[in-house]
Amino acid sequence: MPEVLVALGSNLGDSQASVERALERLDATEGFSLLAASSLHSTAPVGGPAGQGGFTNAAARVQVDSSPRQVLTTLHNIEHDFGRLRDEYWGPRTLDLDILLIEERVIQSPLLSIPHPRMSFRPFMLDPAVEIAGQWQHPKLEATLQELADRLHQGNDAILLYGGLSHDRSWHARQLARLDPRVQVALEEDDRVVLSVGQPSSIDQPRLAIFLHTPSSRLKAGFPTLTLKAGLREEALFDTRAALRCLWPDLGRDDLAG
Ligand code: PH2
Ligand code: MG
Ligand code: MG
Repeated sequence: MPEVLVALGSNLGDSQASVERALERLDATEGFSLLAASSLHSTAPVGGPAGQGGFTNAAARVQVDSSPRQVLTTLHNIEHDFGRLRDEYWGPRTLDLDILLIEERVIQSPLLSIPHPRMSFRPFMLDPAVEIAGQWQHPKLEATLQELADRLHQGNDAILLYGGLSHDRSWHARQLARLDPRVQVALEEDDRVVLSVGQPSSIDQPRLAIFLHTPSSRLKAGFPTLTLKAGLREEALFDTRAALRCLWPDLGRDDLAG
């Protein structure tokens, strides 16, 4: 019976009580059994509409006897029972349940993307997860969750851009540098660009990697990574900004409205 790592989040109503009740509900669900739960983390909202309230986040390890699709449906049903309305993208929610990992499986379908594509650089997902699954291997990034969290928190204030075509990398580097005067191109080589954020003492261990995925490029290992698909530049920029704000919350603040 597979083990699933689930992220919980709430920022509407009594968010702590909602997360606590959701953990009980997971355990009480037919075919689910709760193996471990993290502590509750109070976190500032990242992305989404301005002015929304702070979150309570947590993670749970659940053993399930059903397929990934069935697990997703069950989680949606629980969200619904907790009064979740799906109106605004990344808007405030009474309960959000996201699948982070299903052991070391990789699933890519229109409905389900496992591992969760943003888990490696979101402290509000990774920090609770590390409490209960620090030694789990991330099946795409060739690092344990603990290693990813260490890099996310202790790495240099720098962003590694790699993969894709060199003119695409340059385009993304320019867009990132336009976002905030503190972001600057520190190194440009054949196969990568490194940007500094502020004035780091070193850029050898970036906290975040942005991988420009094309059919010819290969994902390197070990970093919290945002993977961008080729071609979708505007969408990519949105994802990039959201990722950057996970690490540097006030970056490019004045363009928030835009
Ligand atoms: N979830 C989001 C967007 N932003 N920020 C925090 N702190 N916690 C979340 O769970 C969260 C968020 C989209 O699901
Ligand atoms: Mg969700
Ligand atoms: Mg979510």
